[in-house]
Amino acid sequence: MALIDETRTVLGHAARLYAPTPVSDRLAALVERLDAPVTVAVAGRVKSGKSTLLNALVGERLAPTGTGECTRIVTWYRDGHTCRVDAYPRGAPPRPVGFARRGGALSIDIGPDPPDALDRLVVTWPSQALRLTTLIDTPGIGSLTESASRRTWDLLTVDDTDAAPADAVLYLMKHLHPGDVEFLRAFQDVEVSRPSPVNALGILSRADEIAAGRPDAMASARRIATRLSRDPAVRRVVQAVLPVAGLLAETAATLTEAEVGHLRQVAALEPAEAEELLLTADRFVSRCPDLNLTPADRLALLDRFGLFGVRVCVARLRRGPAPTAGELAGELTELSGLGELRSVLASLFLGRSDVLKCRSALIAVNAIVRAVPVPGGERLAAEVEQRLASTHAFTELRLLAAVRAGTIAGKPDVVAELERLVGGSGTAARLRLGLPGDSGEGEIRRTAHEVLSRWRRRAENPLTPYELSLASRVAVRSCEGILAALPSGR
Ligand SMILES: Nc1nc2c(ncn2[C@@H]2O[C@H](COP(=O)(O)OP(=O)(O)OP(=O)(O)O)[C@@H](O)[C@H]2O)c(=O)[nH]1
Ligand SMILES: [Mg+2]
Repeated sequence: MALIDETRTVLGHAARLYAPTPVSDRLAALVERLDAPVTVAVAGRVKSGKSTLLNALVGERLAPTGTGECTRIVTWYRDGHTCRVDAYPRGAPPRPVGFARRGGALSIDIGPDPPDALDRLVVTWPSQALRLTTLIDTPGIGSLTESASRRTWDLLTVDDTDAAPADAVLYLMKHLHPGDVEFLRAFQDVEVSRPSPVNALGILSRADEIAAGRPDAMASARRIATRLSRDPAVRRVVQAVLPVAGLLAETAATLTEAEVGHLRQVAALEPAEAEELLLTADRFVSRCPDLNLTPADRLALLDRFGLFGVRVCVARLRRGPAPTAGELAGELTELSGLGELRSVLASLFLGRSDVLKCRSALIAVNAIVRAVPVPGGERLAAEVEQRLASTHAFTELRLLAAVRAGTIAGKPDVVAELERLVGGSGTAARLRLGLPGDSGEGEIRRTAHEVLSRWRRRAENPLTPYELSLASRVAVRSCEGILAALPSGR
């Protein structure tokens, strides 16, 4: 039986045990989530650029950025046929709330309720991006109000009050802060693994501001992110760290001809004059009265592009041939790191979305059984434990976490191959086998057989250290899985 059907069966058992109790609705919501897209929460410290990055991923300015009360409310963004926003007050049924588009950005009117009275907002919006992933924007950790921080915490951790954590999380860090690693460690669940970097990705955010927005800012950010990705303390809690300039990506996705027109005016200045003007944000707003842009126009450009973005665009517009707005947007997206983030998200999270969804559903059932004991609950808990322990996809996740935590000793190339085989770079057969993207079925089959025999020998060799031999058996099963999934014959 497929993992998702097995999980549905477990949820069915739970629903029968708990019907009719206040827990029933929570269980029904878990069943619904199995059929919905994987949920990815965007978390991190205050003003780390969470909402801006979420907008870049959706390609529209839906999440409020900067200030405002809505930044303090956990907000779900999900795909749907019509646009609507619902508020979920604590302890009361949900109700629709008003919203409008202002200057391209969505503005939500939550009505008379203070933000603290709301558990969450749910924005339903027709969107190609949201069809694959439901995104959750969260208040910053270390928010001005303790309760806003608390809500993010509740969403990411499994405790007695909240039984449906996000399936995966993007954790934004402007600079790595000791509290960041502590925070990440705390939300890792104990049922599948501790710590578990399998469902968390680190983002070095606002990457354009690194190196004070100099032309090589993104290259510097990439170097820092690579260094962080190799740091054992960081690897223990996130899969990898990627540099992303969310503002550039958001602006690229929503770029207007008027904005390109304004940038062209700056690009038309004498090079020395433009360079002088773009030295600081203050100069850009106040100097060079000949430039036919009001201070408000200039502030708007800074707001949308940042100083680095304005510099990059001006330099690009000066280099001929002049790009169209669409071409400029494409180049900015590429530079922002969003393209790479999308492909990593696809291979690491979307590629195993069923596994991640089932994992969070089973963990949630476990939390419910612990928090609300009922007759027969122990048998259900044992069933959940048994599935978490015996399902190969979860064993791979556990092994991945162990490899990342450095607990599997072995030659670096052997450990790296092990990590890849169990899905550390993505779950597609080619990625597991380290083959190029254009490899055909024959090559995949041949390589999988070779790799399988090598790992079988390693598993059976009495000289292989104990941990590695256990891990080798998991790798053998992963290879068998690759072969079993190939069309038979030929
Ligand atoms: N230069 C630059 N500025 C950014 C970037 N991302 C966000 N910002 C700016 O940083 C400020 C905060 O951005 P938000 O996206 O609201 O950050 P947040 O983490 O959602 O903030 P809170 O929800 O209030 O914690 C805004 O003024 C953004 O324009 C970026 O990649 N580069
Ligand atoms: Mg925000």
